[in-house]
Amino acid sequence: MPANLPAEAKHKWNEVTLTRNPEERLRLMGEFLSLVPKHKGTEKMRRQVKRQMAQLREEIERRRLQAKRARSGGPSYYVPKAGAAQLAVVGAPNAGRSSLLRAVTNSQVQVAEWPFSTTVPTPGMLPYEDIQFQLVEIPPLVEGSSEGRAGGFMNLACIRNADGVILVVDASQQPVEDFRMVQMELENARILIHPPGGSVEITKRGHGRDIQFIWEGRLVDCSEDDVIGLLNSYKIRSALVRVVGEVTLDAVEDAVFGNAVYRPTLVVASKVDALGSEGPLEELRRAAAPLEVVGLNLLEPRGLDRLLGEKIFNLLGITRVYTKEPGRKPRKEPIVCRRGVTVGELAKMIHNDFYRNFKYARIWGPAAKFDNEKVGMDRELLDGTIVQIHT
Ligand SMILES: Nc1nc2c(ncn2[C@@H]2O[C@H](COP(=O)(O)OP(=O)(O)OP(=O)(O)O)[C@@H](O)[C@H]2O)c(=O)[nH]1
Ligand SMILES: [Mg+2]
Repeated sequence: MPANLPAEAKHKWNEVTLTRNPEERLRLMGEFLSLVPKHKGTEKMRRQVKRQMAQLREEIERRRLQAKRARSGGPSYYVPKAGAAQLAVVGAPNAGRSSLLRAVTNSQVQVAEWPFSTTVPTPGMLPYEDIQFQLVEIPPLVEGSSEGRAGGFMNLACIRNADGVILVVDASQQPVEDFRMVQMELENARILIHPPGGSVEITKRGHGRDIQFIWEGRLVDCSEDDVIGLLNSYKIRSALVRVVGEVTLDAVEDAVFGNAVYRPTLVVASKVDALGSEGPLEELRRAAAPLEVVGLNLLEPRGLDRLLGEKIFNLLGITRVYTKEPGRKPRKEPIVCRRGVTVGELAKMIHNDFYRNFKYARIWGPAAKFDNEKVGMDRELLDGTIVQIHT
């Protein structure tokens, strides 16, 4: 249902988006809300704006604390990325997240019989073949995390920042309820664990006077002009709009108020050794489908690192490419890409000059029809391919 906001409310929202100062932004959001009529069509958006306001309040508080901590030299809450990808290990209290980190990474995080023993995001590295994944245990999610309960905003911000999610549920205690609770909190924070049918990303630009589209899908119930008209009504006149999959006008308006992100997710059911039957696991599989559910006994860590490494590798579509200079052996360290990466994209990843001055490439291994094959920018690469770029 469209929001049909009055013009003054749309103008106010434009003011909000132009304001960087959090205190000022918070004040303007309050004014915006007072201009929004209360009916069914605006309900979702009002909820979203209120959540953003609560988040801002927390951010203001956190900045104050961090400034204080920085003065005293304390650590920050966020974990900087390392390795081939960062995975947030999330779940309800006592689910077994720390045990998972202990079993497959070098982390010495504390495992405890009581809930809430992990209070800050805690990293560990999981080696897999010639790369490493960074697992970050996030303090527990609870009902209301997305409204800020139990440090929810900060924890959810850390999850949003990761490349993927490992969702741990205790298979021996109401696994389906816990799974649904976590999924709901993530969804409320606009972190999707199922690939969305369609999505819109709006990137505003400071310059230019037009709306440009990147098409990786199509509009289903409106035209390009409708989208431009809607964005203009929010005073968005210069922006890049990426349309992925099937997208409605409603979804475009939704994106004006905050973008949803999709994070590939693997479900780990812990404590399967404490189960009397396969029943709970099967129920969980049904509830989580099409996500993969792996049942594990985390107290028996032998072989788990290899198993989990492989699952993460496939989940993220990791594609390792090895560069080679003429007359030399290929590099030992891979460049980590995603499934479907092309020679052109790889060139851009290495250096813009490689992309701009690209003539051709030679490839060996999985993506090559024969060794030393000469290819152009459009050739897709596969895991294990050796590439030599000529400029
Ligand atoms: N039997 C069994 N017990 C497990 C398993 N995994 C974890 N546990 C136990 O479950 C309890 C909680 O484990 P943790 O790994 O600390 O759980 P957590 O999710 O990190 O919990 P908090 O951070 O405290 O919220 C501990 O007593 C673990 O020994 C498992 O696979 N089997
Ligand atoms: Mg823990």
